[in-house]
Amino acid sequence: MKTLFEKIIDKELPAAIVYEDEHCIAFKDINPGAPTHVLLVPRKPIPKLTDASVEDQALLGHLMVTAGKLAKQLGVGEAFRVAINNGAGAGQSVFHLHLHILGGRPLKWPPG
Ligand code: DGP
Repeated sequence: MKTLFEKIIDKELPAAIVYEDEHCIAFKDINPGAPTHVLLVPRKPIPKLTDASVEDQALLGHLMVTAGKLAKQLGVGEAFRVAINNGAGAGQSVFHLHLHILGGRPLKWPPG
């Protein structure tokens, strides 16, 4: 059974895609929490960060580097947040690993 994000990756569901490469895809969050709110999703359906293994190290590094590049491209490179919710108790609702990239407004710390 495909995850929601696999369906977006496979273009079975529409999304406002802002970036794609061989390893990952980025699209606008349907329920944005900031003027810029993009989800960066690996094509590999790792359910959550704690399911990643040593063999995913290069992929995770690629996601981080790509997040920084994307933030710049989206015009929030000077001040943005990258967040990963791991587990329902931390607010994860889609169990396909994704990085939230948030910016375009003052971001408080710590988040709620
Ligand atoms: P999380 O709660 O960390 O699992 O984040 C999941 C995010 O996915 C949440 O901010 C809303 C977003 N989302 C859920 N369904 C869709 C969808 O169908 N399309 C898009 N673009 N985003 C979605």
